[in-house]
Amino acid sequence: MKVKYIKAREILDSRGVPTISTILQLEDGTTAKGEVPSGASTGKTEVLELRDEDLKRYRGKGVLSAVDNVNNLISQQLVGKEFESQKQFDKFLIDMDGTELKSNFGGNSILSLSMAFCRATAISKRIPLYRYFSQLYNENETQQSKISLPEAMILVMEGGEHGNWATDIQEYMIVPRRTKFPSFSEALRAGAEVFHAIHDILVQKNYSATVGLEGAFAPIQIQSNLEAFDIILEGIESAGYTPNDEIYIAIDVAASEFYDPTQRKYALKRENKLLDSSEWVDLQKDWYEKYPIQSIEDPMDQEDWEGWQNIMGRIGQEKQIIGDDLLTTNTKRIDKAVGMGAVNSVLVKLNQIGSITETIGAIKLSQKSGFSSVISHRSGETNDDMIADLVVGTAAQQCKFGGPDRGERIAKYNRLLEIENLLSG
Ligand code: 2PG
Ligand code: MG
Repeated sequence: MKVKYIKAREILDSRGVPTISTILQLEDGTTAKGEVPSGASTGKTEVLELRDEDLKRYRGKGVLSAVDNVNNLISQQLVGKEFESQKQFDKFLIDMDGTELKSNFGGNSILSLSMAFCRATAISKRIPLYRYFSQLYNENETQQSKISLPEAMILVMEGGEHGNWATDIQEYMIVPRRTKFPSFSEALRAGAEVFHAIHDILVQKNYSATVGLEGAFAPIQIQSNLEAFDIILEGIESAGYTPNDEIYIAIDVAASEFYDPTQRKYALKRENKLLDSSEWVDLQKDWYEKYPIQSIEDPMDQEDWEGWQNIMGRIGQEKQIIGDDLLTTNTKRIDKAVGMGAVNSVLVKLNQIGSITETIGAIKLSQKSGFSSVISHRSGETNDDMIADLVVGTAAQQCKFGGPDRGERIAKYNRLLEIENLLSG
């Protein structure tokens, strides 16, 4: 695969914030692009998202320097060069950048190229992208995993940094069990029906029914974190489904967003509580026993490793405990979490680590460690739907793509529907 041409430019993400889009052309004429997402509640150990910091443009959030890196510095070395594999391509860029957190070129520049090269290679090989991901994932493995459609964690309510702090908990999701629905599309249908039922409940209560960053309801009138659970349960039932048996609840606490490191306390605004790590674990255990909550992401702060061990010891046998900000799709941190018994599941985001190869490495390590993996979008998204193919190709257990609302989220769900349709012949 020889690179013939690359060209990056600045585009907008779903929040109206700039991001980078890169086109790459191979010598055989195949052309493809990669568009990079961006987070709001980011982990401290994510690779650098290079922004211009020029306050005269987009409040400092422009990405012209990242674009320039691709079009000049990187282009000079990349164009005309031949690569045998995605691994070799990504390694070339990582080595050229030469820093741990991709802080020279920016993780956003490198990822846009990595995505574009990956897509172009699949097109050039004339195989669907999800099959190509499966090849990359199974390379050098004796045990080959099959492709599969995931269980969808469908966002229905948002708070925290994503939803005006309507609740301390950032994301409330419903998860139609794959074992209870005959297909991905039927599970998604159930999710969308519950979403609409929740809409009607909010309207009845005179709560606002507008959506937050990721396409789910964020009613500021809500009284507490727990009221959201009550509304969701009512929504599941009124749509005609059985809570827990057919549809369970998953949450992303995003606890780093309300942890106060100086006091070493969790400051819950909506509960009016300031709790130390073990008190916070006690309170959560209480909540998770009362409601059908099966999966909990980032229950503790990203530096509170002891807290993670504590919560794993208390509820890790029965519940899925996912590390997002804690692990940042980074194999070194996943390794540490394995050693410490800090999680039993890993959230995977392309732009936390900044290349396809490293992302696949993180999924492999999770699966080999006996952890489930959840492929995730970011709060700032484009219509790029690559993560749908990624979840299928790597047979990851779950996907987290936001609410069944807003085009940039629907792009991913619709791609999964398309893949399901293609696979059914
Ligand atoms: C998260 C993500 C996606 P953000 O915390 O899991 O929902 O949010 O992209 O803002 O980091
Ligand atoms: Mg998260």
